[in-house]
Amino acid sequence: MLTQTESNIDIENYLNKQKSLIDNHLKNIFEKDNLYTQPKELWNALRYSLLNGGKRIRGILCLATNESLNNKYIDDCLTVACAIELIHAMSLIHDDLPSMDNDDLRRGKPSCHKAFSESTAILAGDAMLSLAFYLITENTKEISSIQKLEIIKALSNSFSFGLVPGQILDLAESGKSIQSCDLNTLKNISKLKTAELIKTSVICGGIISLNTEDLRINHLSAFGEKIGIAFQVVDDILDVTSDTKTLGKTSRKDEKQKKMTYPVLLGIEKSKQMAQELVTASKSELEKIPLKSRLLHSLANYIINRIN
Ligand code: GRG
Repeated sequence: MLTQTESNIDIENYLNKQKSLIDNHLKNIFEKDNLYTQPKELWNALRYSLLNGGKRIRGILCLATNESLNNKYIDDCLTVACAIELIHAMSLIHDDLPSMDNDDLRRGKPSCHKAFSESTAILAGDAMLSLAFYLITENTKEISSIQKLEIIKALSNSFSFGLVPGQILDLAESGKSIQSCDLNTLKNISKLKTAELIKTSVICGGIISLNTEDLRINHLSAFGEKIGIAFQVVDDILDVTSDTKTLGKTSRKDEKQKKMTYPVLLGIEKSKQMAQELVTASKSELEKIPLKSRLLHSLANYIINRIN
């Protein structure tokens, strides 16, 4: 009989443990391997933006999904989680560029183009994106070639049809009058720009644990998409309610850039309610598949309770 509840799980401890695992693995690759030495400017910029904190929530979701299913190929799963964090860190570097969101601060430090140069930031991001695929093909030992291809397909799909179009739409909406904003447009942008990579992180954990055609992956995907949108709703709320030090990035930035956000459109309370509803709906997807624990349920709770 399953007596475990979400509150039985010490999620803070789990997050810290998994974050250390990912951080140490990334350090082992990028600080020790002498592939990453010359030109110094490039690899220093990569290390600066990759090994500088970050909650590692996407990598953790990949690990936790595998752990909740068959917990297979754990070392390879860690490599894939690190590849996902490379892609995420790359997207943050490009997002901070003057031609994009133009932010001087990231993870509590000057953003990559401020600490290095704009061209180095662009190129470090380019290297990170390609290195993610290199790691998946070269540094995994046990998963099959089909699994590698399915993971690469899922990730490349998430940039081409998710993050990049989402960013284009987001930039196009910035500065438009509030009257022209609607909830469907905002949800679509969040789904593409933010939820796609979160969803794909869950899917990658599923591909490692299950047969790639397993229908359970569809429910995991729906779970990932819902918590991914909730993640962006909370991001928008925190932008208004938190401070720069806690966030590690400039607070109230959305307001300064006249961005369409959930709090602008719905107010804080309704935005919180929407995030809660998304998390509740995400858990319903999990109820449709047998899982070893309530870990993913707890991670869904964390998405809305986080403070940064
Ligand atoms: C991936 C090819 C490719 C292109 C990227 C720039 C761009 C295209 C997309 C922007 C995507 C983006 C930055 C979305 C915002 C998502 C978001 C809320 C990020 C903050 O994530 P956290 O809080 O950050 O997990 P940490 O620092 O904890 O890792």
